[in-house]
Amino acid sequence: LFEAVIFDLDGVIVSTDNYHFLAWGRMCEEEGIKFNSEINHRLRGVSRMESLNIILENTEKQYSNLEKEQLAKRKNDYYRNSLSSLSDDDLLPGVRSVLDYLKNKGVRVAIGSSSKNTPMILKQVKLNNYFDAVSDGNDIVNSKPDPEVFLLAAKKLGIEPEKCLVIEDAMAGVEAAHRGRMKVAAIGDAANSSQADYILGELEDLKKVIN
Ligand code: G16
Ligand code: MG
Repeated sequence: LFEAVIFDLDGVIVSTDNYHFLAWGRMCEEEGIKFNSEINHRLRGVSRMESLNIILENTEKQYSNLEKEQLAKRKNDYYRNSLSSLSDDDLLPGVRSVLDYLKNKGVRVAIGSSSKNTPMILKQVKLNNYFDAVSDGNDIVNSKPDPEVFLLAAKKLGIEPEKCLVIEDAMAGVEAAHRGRMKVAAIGDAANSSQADYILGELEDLKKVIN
């Protein structure tokens, strides 16, 4: 049924979401901007600048475009600092086993991530040479829920969108996959919604979908 699986990165392959949370939190504390886990929840799968715009809904302060660039850069510097200690020990449960399973089945594997830090993250967890295609925040104009990042992954693989299965932990990603005419399996946060085609209690459940 499926010729390829496109994995979201943050929240599916590696749990960098807490690092995003801490980095945004530090920047907001310095700026005196309200920030909490509820606000953070809305940033899942969303691009850096869109995330900042959501955060700035909680302040009266007006920031120029240049100041916004600087805030986003500061957050990213904090975030990248924390990524330097990331290793293959930080791969989420089942990742190794599921990737090997798919390779054995001859199913192609790709990354479809909003993150511009994808190359660094893949290198830190030693998966930089593993995927058949990587499509990330550096390659796209419109981020999830726009389907661009997933459609580009399919194009790089040379496989029709209808034959790709997306694995996502964010609602924005579930919507993006559907808008790209792809089926989607939800895990973690997104698994609580009924909009996905498959719900994965854990990543290993993917083996039952691709058998
Ligand atoms: C990830 C995270 C988002 C983050 C986005 C951009 O996406 O889920 O919270 O805002 O990347 O990240 P960066 O600032 O590193 O470019 P994904 O699609 O891998 O879940
Ligand atoms: Mg994600």
